[in-house]
Amino acid sequence: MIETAIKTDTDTIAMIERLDDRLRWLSAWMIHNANHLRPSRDGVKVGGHQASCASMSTIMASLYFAGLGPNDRVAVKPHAGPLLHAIHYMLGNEPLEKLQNFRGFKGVQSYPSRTKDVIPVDFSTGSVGLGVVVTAFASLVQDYLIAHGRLPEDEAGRMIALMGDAELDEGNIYECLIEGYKHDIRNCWWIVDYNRQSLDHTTADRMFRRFDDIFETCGWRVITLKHGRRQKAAFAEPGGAALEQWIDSCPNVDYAALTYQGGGAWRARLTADIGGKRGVAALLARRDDDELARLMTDLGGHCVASLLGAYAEAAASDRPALIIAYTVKGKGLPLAGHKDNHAGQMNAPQMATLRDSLGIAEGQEWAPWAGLGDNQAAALQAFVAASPAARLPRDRGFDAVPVPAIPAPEGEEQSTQAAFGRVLLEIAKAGGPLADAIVTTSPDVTVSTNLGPWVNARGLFRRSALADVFRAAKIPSPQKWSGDAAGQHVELGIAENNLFLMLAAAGLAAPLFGTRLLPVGTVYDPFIARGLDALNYGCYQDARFLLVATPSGVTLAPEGGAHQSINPPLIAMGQPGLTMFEPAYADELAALMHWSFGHLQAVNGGSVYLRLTTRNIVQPAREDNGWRAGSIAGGYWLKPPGSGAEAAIVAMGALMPEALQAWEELHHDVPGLGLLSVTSPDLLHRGWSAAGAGRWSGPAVASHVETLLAALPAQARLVTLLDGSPAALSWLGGVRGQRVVPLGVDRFGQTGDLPDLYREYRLDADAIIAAMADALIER
Ligand SMILES: Cc1ncc(C[n+]2csc(CCOP(=O)(O)OP(=O)(O)O)c2C)c(N)n1
Ligand SMILES: [Mg+2]
Repeated sequence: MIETAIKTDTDTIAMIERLDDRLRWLSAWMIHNANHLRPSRDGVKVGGHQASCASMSTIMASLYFAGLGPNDRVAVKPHAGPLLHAIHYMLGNEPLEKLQNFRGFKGVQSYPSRTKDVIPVDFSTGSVGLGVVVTAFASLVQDYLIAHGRLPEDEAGRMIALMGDAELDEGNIYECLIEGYKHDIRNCWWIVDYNRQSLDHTTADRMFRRFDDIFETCGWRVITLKHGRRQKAAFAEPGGAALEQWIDSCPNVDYAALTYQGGGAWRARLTADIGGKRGVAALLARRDDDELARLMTDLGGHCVASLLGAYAEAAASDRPALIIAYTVKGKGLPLAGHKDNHAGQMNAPQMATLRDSLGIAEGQEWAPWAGLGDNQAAALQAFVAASPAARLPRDRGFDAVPVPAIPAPEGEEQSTQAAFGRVLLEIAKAGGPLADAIVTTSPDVTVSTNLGPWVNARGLFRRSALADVFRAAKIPSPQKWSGDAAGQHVELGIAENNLFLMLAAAGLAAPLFGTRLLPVGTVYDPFIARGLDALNYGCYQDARFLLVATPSGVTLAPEGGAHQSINPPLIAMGQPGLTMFEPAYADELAALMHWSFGHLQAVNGGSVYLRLTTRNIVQPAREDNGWRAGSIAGGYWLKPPGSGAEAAIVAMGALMPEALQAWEELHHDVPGLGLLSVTSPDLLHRGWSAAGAGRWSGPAVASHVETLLAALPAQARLVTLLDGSPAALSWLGGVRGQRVVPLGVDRFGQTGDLPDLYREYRLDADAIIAAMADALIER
């Protein structure tokens, strides 16, 4: 268990209450400045979420200034980003100019960003639900590293998500709960800013207490903070029990509306509903309207003592904890409770009133300790300097994993998918740092994506040993399925979101935990789409992983349209941070895997996606080594064009045999006909774009695709071919203005064998020949 001493004394509480005010003010002011004071050049609304920040300022002040342990990592609710920046501003970690440039170019990002903000951000957030779940997988990765002796147990931290309550509507939360339970995750806290408001409205009352049930069922402790100190004291007064009962049964939307309307409305409603009950009239009469409004909005999530108590309770065990902190969206602001307050902003007079209420003089709005006397300011500054916020973990240093040469698997006929399995097996057998750094994972398609041999060699990862019952019973199976702390495959259930979030977490092991992991995840190519936002999320925060998606295209013939992938090449081309390859041959695959393990570790590297196939094809007899550099750069001439060539076939992946057959049939009739093997339309396109942009800022450097196509005359024709959306290659015509006839799949697939399907979808040699005739016609 992680040792933590969380201070809960009254001095600490008083300091944090003051800091809560500072955070609420600075976040509101940052947003106000960006929207109303900073000159606008384009009239576009800047935006920002003052109410979402005010809802969470006490939770964050309590956590950062008292609750956090030295190795804890936090994913901050996207719309509370300004609070995180305000904390770092008070710590002196972030310059004022960045705050003044909130949502501006190179200023504070709207939502916390690992890569774009200058302050330490542990996890990026933005797409709701994903930042929450990544913390659960980060705790699994932390356990993996501890179990493998790669992270000392006493350097463990909690992986904490500060989340909005509407995030509980995202399905990926529940996919993760199930997976987390199976893996018995530890040291994970999710703290819910339970303001019962989302973007559009208030949230459903029907879910009241259901979340507790769901999380408890999945092994979590649930700590609910419903009432603050003031409310608890009032409940002890005569009439207090009636008040408590009224609050507990009040519908969310009524509570929100009354909050917005304020003290007078509270008094009228409470008098009407429970005014006749013993003690209530006097309880109300003892408070003026302002004090009554303060009482009614004194929920647990705005009470420092309650929050610190909850953090201490959560820290007493390593079981995952859900802390439901009731809050008021827009607490302390005139926007409080209004159903439309999500993007609502205070106007200038309202900001002035807030400023005055905090004693901040005009012109002192940015001063971190404004509104406090000298002594108080000094004391608060000292408190902050001694708080956990001043010792937040930073990204760690880590060693590179050496990547030895990866020999190509031998065999006259091979599929890239089988070759992938064999390469990994050879790495497993060879052992050493590369094998030890690889962690594999798959959403229930481990065996069918050829990870089986690797798993046989390296085992499943389980914190507590998992016996292979079939093996023990001597039931024959090619697959071993036992697990222990030394295993290197993380078995996931079918939920592609979990795959990508697991890859994101493992792909951040180096900066978060100081040990480079090389995560390899396998998935069915069409089902990448299922986890697309999570894939994008991982790439956005520069997590590094190798995605191996297989099988691809209509080449998976008998499986039919539901399993045949069509658009992933386009998805990959549009995805920053991910480089896609679709090799045709096993030697290319080995070269690309070698390159990938380096690229995953390179300073300006990224993640890699290999799109593979189960089709066995005849492997080429290589005359030289030229293909190697070409395939890593995105393509090479499998059949170099002759001088003055009239045309070339451009092909990718599993359809190379059809391209070769057409080339054989055509090359006598089409003088100089070339065959370009594309391994990465993605790299070729990126290189082309970069070269175009580069010509305006430096000397012209031809991109790889420009160099390749320069082997053809300007008026040469291209027939392009891939088992996927034809648009992935048809753009090649734009590089040098060469006319293109694109072949590919742009209708849903269906069952069949290869001859049938290649004919139906115009991917066979006849189609290529017809397309070539079309390309060569003078129009
Ligand atoms: C996946 C996704 N869908 C939609 C949005 C747009 N959006 C931003 S915040 C939000 C609701 C937030 O409500 P909640 O999580 O309760 O936060 P709070 O009330 O604290 O602002 C929505 C729908 C988003 N950011 N991500
Ligand atoms: Mg909410």
